[in-house]
Formats: sequence, C-alpha cells, structure tokens
Amino acid sequence: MKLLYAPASPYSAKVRMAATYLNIPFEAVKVDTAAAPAILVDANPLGKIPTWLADDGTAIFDSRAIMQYLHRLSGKALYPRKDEKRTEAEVLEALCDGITDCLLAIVYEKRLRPAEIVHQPYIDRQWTKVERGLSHLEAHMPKLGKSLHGGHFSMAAMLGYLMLRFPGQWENGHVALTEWPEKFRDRFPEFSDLRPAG
Ligand SMILES: N[C@@H](CCC(=O)N[C@@H](CS)C(=O)NCC(=O)O)C(=O)O
Repeated sequence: MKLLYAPASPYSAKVRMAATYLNIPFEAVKVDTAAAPAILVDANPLGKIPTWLADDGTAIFDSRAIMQYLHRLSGKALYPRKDEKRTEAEVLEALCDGITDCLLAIVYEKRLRPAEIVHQPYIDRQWTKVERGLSHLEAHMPKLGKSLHGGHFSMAAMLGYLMLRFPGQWENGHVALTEWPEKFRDRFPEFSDLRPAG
C-alpha cells in the first residue's frame, strides 16, 4: 500500500502517524501537489494529499476517509468502541482538522495570490476561527487515555503545523496546548519524525 504525501502536509502527517501507530505497513511516496503528477491526479481527481493507494489499486481520500479505512483495516483499533467516546474522538478530529483548514487557507492566501491582492480581512476571519478553536481546546484539553485515537492524531498534526508555519503567533494564552506535543511525544515517540516538517 502507498501513501501519497508531502512532509509539510498536516493531513498527511495525521494519516502517517495513525498508520504507523497501528503498525499498518505502507510505502510513503512524496509528491508535489503543485506539479499535479499522474500518480496523484489519476488516483484523486482533486489532486490533494493525503491519498492512500490500496494494494488492489483502490484510491482512498480524504484524510478522514483514510482514517476510517485504517480503523477497519486494524480491526477497529483507531477509534473508541463506545459510542459516546467515539463521538468525542470524531468531534475532536473535526475541530482540529477545521483549525488546520483555516491555517492552510491563510498559508495559501499568502502563497498563491500576488501580494497586492492578498485579502487581509479573509486572513483575519480565518485567524479568528483558529483562535476560537485553540481557546476551546485549551479549556477542554482532551485526555491521552490508554489508547490513542484519530482525534489525538489530528490534534498532533494541527499543533505540529502551527509549530512549523506559525511559530510565535499562537502560543500566547495557550499554555496547556504548548505543553501537549511533549506529552503526546511521550506516548508516541514517532511524532518527532512524522510531524509536519518544512
Ligand atoms: N480535507 C482534506 C484536505 C486535504 C488538503 O487540503 N491537502 C493539502 C495539503 S495539506 C493539499 O493537497 N493541497 C494541494 C491542493 O489543494 O491543491 C483532507 O482531510 O485530506
């Protein structure tokens, strides 16, 4: 099985960490989405990563569909069995992915638009959502229980992306969140190698 990914991609990091945690073997294949290589766009018309290629050629995307696929592949080891806990994990994943969506929107706005038409109110609107999301997490810190779940990997990927692309801009007032990656690393040392990296 192959995972099409890029080192800086937070959603790819989420999936790589989860598959590694579950001991699911896969080959990580680095792709440049800007170049729209055939291996990517033939599998995923959206040209986005992560895209997972199963042994029978099935392409699976996006990251949440891949996470659910990994859950089934691992004998249901990625999300809690009890309904209430499972919903909690899925909502945590939705929140952290949603914050990541806002962060990526900001990065793309600055990277892809000519400087003179970068729309600062749009960036501010995205950042407000990031701030609200981080404050919510700070006030409701998810526990690292006996097993890690999809929500934890999404949160690790989102915080890793903040550390990579927004250093010095998010930490204020979020002490528990700044301490969380270290606690997560204690439980999952591979975070050091698999977190989003430039
Ligand atoms: N909702 C998707 C988002 C995937 C996504 O936006 N990936 C980015 C990289 S982190 C990407 O492929 N960007 C290139 C593009 O949008 O063309 C997921 O969870 O997989």
